[in-house]
Amino acid sequence: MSDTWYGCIKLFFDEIYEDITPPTPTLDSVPPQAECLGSIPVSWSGVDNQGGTGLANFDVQAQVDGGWWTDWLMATTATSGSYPNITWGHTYSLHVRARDIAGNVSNYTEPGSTQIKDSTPPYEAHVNPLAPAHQAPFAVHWGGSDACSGVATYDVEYNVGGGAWQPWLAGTWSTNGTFDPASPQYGQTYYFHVAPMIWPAIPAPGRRRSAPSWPSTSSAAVS
Ligand SMILES: [Ca+2]
Repeated sequence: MSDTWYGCIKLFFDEIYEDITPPTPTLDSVPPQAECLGSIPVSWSGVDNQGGTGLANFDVQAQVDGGWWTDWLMATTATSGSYPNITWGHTYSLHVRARDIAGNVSNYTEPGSTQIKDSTPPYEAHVNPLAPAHQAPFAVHWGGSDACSGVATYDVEYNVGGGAWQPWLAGTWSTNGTFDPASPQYGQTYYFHVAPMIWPAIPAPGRRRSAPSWPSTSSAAVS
C-alpha cells in the first residue's frame, strides 16, 4: 500500500512541480518610428506551459544599429517600459525572454525595431544685427539651432525697402555670406531673413526637409 501511495504522490508532484518547460514570451509590436528626444514605448507578455509553475519575470535587451545586444531590463516583472536615450538616425531593436517560477528560461523573441526620426523643425534662427549703413559688398551673418538632428543648411532671402522677398542663398551650409547685389539701390533699406533646414525626418542622403516657415528675425542695412 505504501508503494502505491508513494506512486500516487510522486505522480501528483511530478505533474505539479516538475516543470521543465520554459514559458512563451511575446513582444508586442514596437512602433516603426519614434521621435528623437523621446523614448520607445515597448510592451511584452508571456504565458507558461499548461500545468507549469507560472511566469516569474522577463529579460529585455536592446540593440543599436544591429550591434551587440545589451541588457535593458533584467528579471523584471513589468510588462511595459519606455526605452530612453534614443538618438536621431539610429535604429533600435528590442527582444524579450520569459522565465517561469521553476527557473526555466525561454529563448528571446524575434526582435522588433524602431527607427528614430526628427520631425521637429529648428527651434531658433537669426540674422545677426547689421550696422545701420553699409556700402556693398558687405558681410551678413546668421545662425540657427536644432534640438535633435542639427541644422543641415540655410536658405537666405532679402528684400529691398520691405518689398517682395527674393532668394539670395539656397541650401548653403555656411553661416555667413558676402552680399553684393548687381545694382545696389543706395538709400534703400535691405532686409534679410533665414530659414534653417534639417535633414529629412528619416535619414535619406541628398534630401532636405524645409522648416515650415521663415522663423528668423529680419535685420536691416542701408546701402
Ligand atoms: Ca514552465
